[in-house]
Amino acid sequence: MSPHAVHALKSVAFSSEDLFRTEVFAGLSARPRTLSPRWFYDRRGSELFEAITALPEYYVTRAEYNILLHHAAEIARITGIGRALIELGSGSSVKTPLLLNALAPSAYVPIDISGEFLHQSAAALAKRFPALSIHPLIADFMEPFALPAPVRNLRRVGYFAGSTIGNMIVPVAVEFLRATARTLGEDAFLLIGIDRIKDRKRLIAAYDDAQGITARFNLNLIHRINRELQGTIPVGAFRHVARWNDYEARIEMHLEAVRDVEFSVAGESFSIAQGETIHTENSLKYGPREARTLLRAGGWTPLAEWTDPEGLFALVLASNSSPSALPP
Ligand code: AVI
Repeated sequence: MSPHAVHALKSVAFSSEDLFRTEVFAGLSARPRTLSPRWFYDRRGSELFEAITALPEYYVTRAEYNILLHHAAEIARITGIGRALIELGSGSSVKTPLLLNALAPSAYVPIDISGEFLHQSAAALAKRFPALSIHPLIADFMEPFALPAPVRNLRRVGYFAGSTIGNMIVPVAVEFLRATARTLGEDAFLLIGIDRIKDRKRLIAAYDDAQGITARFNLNLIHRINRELQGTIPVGAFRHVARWNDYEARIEMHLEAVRDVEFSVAGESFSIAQGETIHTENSLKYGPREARTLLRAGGWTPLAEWTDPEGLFALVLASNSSPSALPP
């Protein structure tokens, strides 16, 4: 999955380049300085993210795969088979087949803002599941969108993989969950990946790996600004920083200036002092109860949850129709 859509800005009136320039100007001028993580995912950024998912320190993808491997049948027992599977994200060649096999959906709708990724992964899944009716949809799932006509009369189960919900601050996550409950319609299920709070060292290692892939992923944002917005930012003047913010229960990624630096972006001048940072990503982590509270605030009733043996990551199955959770 390419987790592009983690924002709440209206994008309809702007071209993507205008929006990028507007956001970069606003973010570099703000205090503290910020850039939205959605700009990570140009082609290179998406490749680096794929590499992150295979890192020994990045437990998220492996944990989720293992949960699906062991519990997909149980998930299907609760949801029933034959619903339409709506994946918020372009689908993973490794995880999605486990769900497709178990849920035997009557249709599969992967949704992503990046048409390139979406069509590649949909084509790969079509080869493996030739009888499955697949309807890829290019859309920003943070904005209202209509499901394709062939699935309008089917009951649905949504899948929001990884821990992309963690890249949204809480009010945005709640808004997203509510919008998803409306889009999936009556009597729907949502299977959602939620990363757990854990040992600080383990968390920091996952976002500051020994091979420096996450550092390259973060610094790639500067390369992208230089390339697409005629920037003159010296990449060597910044270093990747991952820190655990315990109060907010989140990993923060920053780009820290290692010296005073002056540069321009699309003709606009900026100066950043040594030690100042540009905040590029939040990755919120949840305890089991906080995760359930978040889902309830978003209009979903948690029904069941599974974790990997170490309890690092959870997949939660929720319903938008049940008035209360089933007893454990
Ligand atoms: C996409 N998202 C769930 C990843 C995360 O874990 O927050 C993005 C990421 N950033 C650095 N490593 C991975």
